[in-house]
Amino acid sequence: MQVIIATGNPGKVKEIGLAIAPLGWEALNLKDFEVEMPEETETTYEGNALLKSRAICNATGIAALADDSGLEVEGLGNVPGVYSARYGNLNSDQERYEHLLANLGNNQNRRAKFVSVVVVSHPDGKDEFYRGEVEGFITREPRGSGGFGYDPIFFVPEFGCTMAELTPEEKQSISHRGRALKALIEAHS
Ligand code: ITT
Repeated sequence: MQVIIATGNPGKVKEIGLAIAPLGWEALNLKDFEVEMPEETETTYEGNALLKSRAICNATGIAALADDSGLEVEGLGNVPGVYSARYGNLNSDQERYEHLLANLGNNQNRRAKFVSVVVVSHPDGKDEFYRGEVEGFITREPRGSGGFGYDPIFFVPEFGCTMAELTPEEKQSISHRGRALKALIEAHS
């Protein structure tokens, strides 16, 4: 089966490609199609992931896989959550995580979780939903250069380091996206 990886985020493209390899599906790059990602107008991960996968599937006639994800920080009232990509209206990952660290300040409650919802939309109208989460803590300073987004400030207790200090395989084994995609693979095996 062919599936278009419906994301404009290169970090997600790499992670999704690595994780779904066992399915044996032919993963196609969105860049090879003359289609635009839709604006994210929903207020839930499920709503936005479905919006993205359905739009790309309907426009191309090929199955599409989308991920909508975010970081929920307890001490900030679970912000930025579904709005993580646009947090503070800032343009780079570094500006966004620095903004988050500044907003959290010396708050002692540094508990946080990443959430990912993966949707696969098929040309016959069927949509599959998978969710994954990982709990951790917000560090006081960024560390590591792997991954993307808020990875340098997300401490993973299982590994004793930040998400940005993990190898791609280690991140996949515990990450929100890795867990959602594992559920997809299990459903197809
Ligand atoms: P697409 O919609 O094109 O897939 P996006 O980056 O805009 O790309 P989202 O709307 O789902 O995707 O925003 C998710 C944001 O949450 C993302 O931009 C990061 O800032 C953050 N995020 C999600 N997963 C992450 C991860 O594994 N590591 C670090 N930050 C992550």
